[in-house]
Amino acid sequence: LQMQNRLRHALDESEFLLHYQPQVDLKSGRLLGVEALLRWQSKELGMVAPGRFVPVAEESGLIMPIGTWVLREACRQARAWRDELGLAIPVGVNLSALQFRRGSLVATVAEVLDETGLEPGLLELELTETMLLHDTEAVRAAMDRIRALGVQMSIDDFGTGYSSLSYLKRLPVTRLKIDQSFVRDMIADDDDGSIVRAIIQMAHSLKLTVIAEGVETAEQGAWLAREGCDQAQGYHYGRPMPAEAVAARFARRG
Ligand code: G
Ligand code: G
Ligand code: MN
Ligand code: NA
Repeated sequence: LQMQNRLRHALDESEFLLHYQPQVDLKSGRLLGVEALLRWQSKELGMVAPGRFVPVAEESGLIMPIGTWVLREACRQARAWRDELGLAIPVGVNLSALQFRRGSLVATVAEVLDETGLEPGLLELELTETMLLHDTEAVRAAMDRIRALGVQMSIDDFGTGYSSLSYLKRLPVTRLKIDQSFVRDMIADDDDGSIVRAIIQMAHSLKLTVIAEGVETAEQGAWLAREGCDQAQGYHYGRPMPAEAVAARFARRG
């Protein structure tokens, strides 16, 4: 409850910030884009990890205004990179189930794009399999409208839910993100290795791009490249970092 009270003031007090984690092409090593990750620098509690406060924000409904702030800030930043550096850097934004279930998401996304002037193709919304399980028709309709705006959509933490091939085929998603729990042990553990290979094949058979999360070593990167995985994200390529550090990395890329 104490955390909930403090979260309630965090927006007004400007205590949130976004860090951005780079994503790379596995074949060329080239930087491709970033995922926005929320950080809470609380005056009273210090730096609070999202694993601790996002669940509280979800239970209290505060994730609605916080989620809209994240969306606006990520779009504003991507637009600023575009204007200041002349670089088109696609940015992924995590959504909570509540944001997706409330009817207003499509309108909010459209409004934020309009307000920030970001080209829609540079925004990607990250959904999870569990968010897509319920209320299939309404979910599909919302996703179709988001795609119609020109916004990209990916499925985050892929492999931890129950998506079937036929179900995925009907959803207008553009990318699968392999959950880091499989990537962690995929070289040592045959089962995890098989799961990662199966997800890569599944993605490609549906003509989707596939990105592995939580890649921490060069060996893992090489293994994934060998298995035909398209892209990677993880500490090996870069930790979540402030916007200025992203700009410097992309400026060096050219
Ligand atoms: O940033 P990691 O470093 O600790 O993030 C932990 C968890 O918090 C991840 O599951 C991530 O998806 C989630 N998360 C990070 N940023 C956001 C956000 O802006 N919105 C939501 N809903 N979840 C987020
Ligand atoms: O649920 P989601 O995939 O959005 O969460 C991303 C989370 O994974 C963030 O908390 C981010 O800080 C964390 N993360 C990113 N790269 C790595 C990595 O290489 N290793 C580990 N252990 N965590 C990572
Ligand atoms: Mn994510
Ligand atoms: Na993930």
